[in-house]
Amino acid sequence: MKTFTSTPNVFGRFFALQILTAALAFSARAGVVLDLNYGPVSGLTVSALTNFVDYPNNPVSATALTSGLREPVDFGNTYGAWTRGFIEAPQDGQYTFWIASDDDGQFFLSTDENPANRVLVCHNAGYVGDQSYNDKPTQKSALITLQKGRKYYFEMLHKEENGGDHCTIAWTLPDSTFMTPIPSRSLWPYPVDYSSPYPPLAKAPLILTDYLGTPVDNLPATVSVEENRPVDMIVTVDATQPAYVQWYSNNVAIAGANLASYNIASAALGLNGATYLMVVTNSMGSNAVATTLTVNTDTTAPTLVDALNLGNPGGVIVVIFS
Ligand SMILES: [Ca+2]
Ligand SMILES: [Ca+2]
Repeated sequence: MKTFTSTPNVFGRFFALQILTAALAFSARAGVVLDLNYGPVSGLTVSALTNFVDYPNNPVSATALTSGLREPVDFGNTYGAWTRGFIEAPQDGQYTFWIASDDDGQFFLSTDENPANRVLVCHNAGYVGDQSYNDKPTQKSALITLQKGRKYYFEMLHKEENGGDHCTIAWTLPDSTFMTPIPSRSLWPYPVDYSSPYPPLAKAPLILTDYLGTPVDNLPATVSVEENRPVDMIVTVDATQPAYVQWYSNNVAIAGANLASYNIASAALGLNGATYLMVVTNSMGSNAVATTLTVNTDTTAPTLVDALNLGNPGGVIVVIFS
């Protein structure tokens, strides 16, 4: 091994981190919600949007949010935005929701999939920094108990006057993991007629490959992975709620696998050739998508990708292998 004594190789380290990031990366484009934009309408408060003559039936544009529950940053001025959809709870237990917005923002969550049961759970008045959640007590919700696999209707309302603008919803999971934004893998779209003004529509489950032209994650016919690496299978579904998911492996139902995504933490060689099937059902019908898993033997000898001198008195060096 080469001794690591001189100036740190910043570029090399960056490159090594890129490789590691690529190896560990989970898919980032799963799930989608529709962000409807209104304006021009002046004012800082959410009521300036909800009292606007064109709200809710005459949005000027629509944006598919595919990177979690987060609006585009610095989208414009004198506009209001309304996003609705469903949050799929990934765990059983108590959640905390957080909002950060510029200018004012409100987040409503239903006690179930029914929009009529929505409740304001957190809000922000007066701008805060992007994803800055601890400026005001109202930015944080009370503890809210959710059930794994259930879908909960939500609405995010946001009003921008001038200057910077953003609006993001974060959560703390029952296991204390904090995530900003709420990831797209936990979002389901609200079923609408895609023509403006996007009226609600009853839909049997529809497995999406794109949403308003924006690609979303779907299950390819085959998924390849190197042995002992993680596999993340994600399906994006548009459906009237309640909708129920069940994953099968080699046609056997997998206990507890009832989310729109299914993760294998470490793919053993024995899983090579296994089939995975995701079935989604609601009162109007069902749909399914399947894939075959290919697990490749890890035949590449480990190579040194980086060595990090921790600068401690003991001279400890961390080495990273591929
Ligand atoms: Ca702005
Ligand atoms: Ca602003």
